[in-house]
Amino acid sequence: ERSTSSFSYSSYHTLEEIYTWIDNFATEHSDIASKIRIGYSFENRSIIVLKFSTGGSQRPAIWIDTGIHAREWITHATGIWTARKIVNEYGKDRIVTNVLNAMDIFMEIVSNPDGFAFTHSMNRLWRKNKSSRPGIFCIGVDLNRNWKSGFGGNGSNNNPCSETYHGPSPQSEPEVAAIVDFITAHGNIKALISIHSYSQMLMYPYGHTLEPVSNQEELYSLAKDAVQALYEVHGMEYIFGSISTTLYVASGITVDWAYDSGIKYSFSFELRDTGHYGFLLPAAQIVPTAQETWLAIQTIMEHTLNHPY
Ligand code: PAY
Ligand code: ZN
Repeated sequence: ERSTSSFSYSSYHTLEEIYTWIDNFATEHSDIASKIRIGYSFENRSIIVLKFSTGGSQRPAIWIDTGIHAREWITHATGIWTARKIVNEYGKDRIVTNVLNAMDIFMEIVSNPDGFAFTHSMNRLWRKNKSSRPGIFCIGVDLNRNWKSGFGGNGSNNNPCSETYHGPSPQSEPEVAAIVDFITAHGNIKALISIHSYSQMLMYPYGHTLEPVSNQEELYSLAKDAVQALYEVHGMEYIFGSISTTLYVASGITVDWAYDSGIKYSFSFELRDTGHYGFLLPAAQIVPTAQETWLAIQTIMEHTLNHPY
């Protein structure tokens, strides 16, 4: 396929289809969108980020990742829909226009390409990446336990066969190291949104401890507003709060690292549903899920724009 016009935003897609879509999308919207390769996966696949920018250099920016966990297919689909929404709304929607006139947006849609390919070829419910090490029988590290903040703590596992195996050391996994290196080198990321499924939650740090973060009141009220905006679209109820008090204690996770690295607006979503379909959310729910999530993302983006630091 050489254009995005025949791409179905209401279907799930393979890695190859998504990578072709990214190429076409960046070509068709080259005035505002571009493609950056930030690294290679364990199995040597390209790790790709879409950059949305209307100019400037190293503008303050918002980072969005989807698909850290391979089986969470609704998150990749939501990311793709959101990318298209951003380009369609620039110059029309007040929030998107104001945000993109002052800030850049980075989106990593397939944050775990090896695992994602494996969910299509072999095991639909694969979560981890596909790394292997000599003398270790089990495959894969949980990419949401491999970050430096709280590494190896409660809610992560030392056993390579566990679904929450944290890996041998912080950032041992190339998929995590690529993001850490990119965000650190950029140096001006002001908000980070890491999208997972499922459970219908909007959460902020910390995961590794019950201690509140220093701006927890601000994050609480922002999450509350975002969840309210989401609810108004299709009446879906999301709960919100810190990860450790809302879902469970989890250590070495993306948003804890982001927060401790100075990104004070760090959030993670758990998209639809609450467990009826779980990771196997029907494709008919892709567009409604993306639509409602968009309102919450806009709320976070606007707050970030209006609260420079
Ligand atoms: O969003 O970072 C977060 C919270 C921690 C997630 C994790 O355990 O890595 C929560 C789970 C996830 O999205 O991976 C929740 C899902 C339902 C699961 O696999 O247990
Ligand atoms: Zn997840």
